[in-house]
Amino acid sequence: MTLEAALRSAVGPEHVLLDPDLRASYETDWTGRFSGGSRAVVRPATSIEVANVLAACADARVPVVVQGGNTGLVGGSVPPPGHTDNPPVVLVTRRLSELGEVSVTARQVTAGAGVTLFALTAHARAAGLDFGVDLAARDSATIGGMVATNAGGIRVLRHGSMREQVAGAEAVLADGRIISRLHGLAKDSTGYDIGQLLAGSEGTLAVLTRLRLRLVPAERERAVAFVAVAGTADAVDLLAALRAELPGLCAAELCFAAGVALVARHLGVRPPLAGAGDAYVLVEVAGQSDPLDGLLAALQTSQQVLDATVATAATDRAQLWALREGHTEAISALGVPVKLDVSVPVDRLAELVDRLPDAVGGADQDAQLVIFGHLAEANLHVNVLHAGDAEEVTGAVLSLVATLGGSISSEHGVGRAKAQWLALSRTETEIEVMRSIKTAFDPLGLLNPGVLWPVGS
Ligand code: 2HG
Ligand code: ZN
Repeated sequence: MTLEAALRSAVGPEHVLLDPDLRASYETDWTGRFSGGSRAVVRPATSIEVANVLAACADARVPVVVQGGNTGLVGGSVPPPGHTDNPPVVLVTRRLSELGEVSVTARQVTAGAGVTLFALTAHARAAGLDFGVDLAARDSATIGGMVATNAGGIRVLRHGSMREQVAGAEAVLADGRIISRLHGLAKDSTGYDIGQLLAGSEGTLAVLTRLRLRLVPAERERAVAFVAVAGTADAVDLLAALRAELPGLCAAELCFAAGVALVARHLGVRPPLAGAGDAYVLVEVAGQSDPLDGLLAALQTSQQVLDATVATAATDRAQLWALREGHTEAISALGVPVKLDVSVPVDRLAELVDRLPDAVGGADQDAQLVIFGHLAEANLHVNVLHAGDAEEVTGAVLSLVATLGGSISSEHGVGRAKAQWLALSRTETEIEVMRSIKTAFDPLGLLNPGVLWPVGS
């Protein structure tokens, strides 16, 4: 039997896409920067179907690229460029979209890997609870991809990244065997935690099919402030002051005047507080009772605040959030950016922001730098437009980050984009251990080759 026939029998002929036009949208990433050809795109709907797809690919020695919502920013969910001798099968998880009943007592739910963040959140809220992670790509990003990349987002300071939400996982190994641990025991000390190991493994170890996820209490009242400050150092100090005053603080985001002006132009709105300061901090406070008075009092006593605007109604809050969340689209409307996603120890964040223009300008004079990010994690999204030499700019920025003791990927993952720079953030011994783990899970090296480290390195 050919591989194509085995795939058809695994998932049904209508879910094996062979026509180049039908495959195309699965072969290029959201940014348009990464693309590569595939042999077929398959869309299984159950764990058994995933198992049969992987067993067939393993028999044929054909690599497999795993894709969820294809919202990743590091090229990890599309085929590698130039792999034409043995192009991979793209395994799309979106039809694994089953949502189990919420357990209000355990505060957990089981979700298929292809459930979108939006659907999961709505499901949790309908049961009077909430999901702890939120991010701008919520409508398309899938839970499996978010766990596989250990996605972060805008509420990490309150609830942690995806890894912290995982209470159990089901996954299919490269040879088609299934491991399933979805009971969500609150305590379980029986050796290695495979679900946690798969979080952040970027599809290189196994294909996640279902997740047992923790839920958090729903908070009824919210207030958002958009605050102008002089610069990054003051933003960091403001956050420390607000944290001390506001136990309900659930988001603290950082943007800069140039980026906010860009987003406002893109959205066709007037930027608030224009000219008040070089940097802005967006803070959100949530609780069971109205958090507005506490937020206003904290802002009034904080020395770093130059000016602020506050919103409580959902539409007004959304307008302030749009200035922050709109960065990605506003940047992409100007070209295909080099996207870097770094973090440093928080006391080095101001230094990183100060030194970035020289690092980027030294590598490429014509490049345009746009930065923003998640303040509490000192996680900066460094976007570089019009970079002539993407690799040179990437090397310059990531080397600076390493000098400051930071991470070359804070929340987007390593993917293909950063694979050749992994050693800036992980030691040789760590990489050796990671490779041993990879071999134990996937001895033939078929899952997401070229992700985390370059093929053949
Ligand atoms: C965000 O925080 C996302 O909005 C995307 O992580 C970051 O576009 C980016 O660089
Ligand atoms: Zn982010």
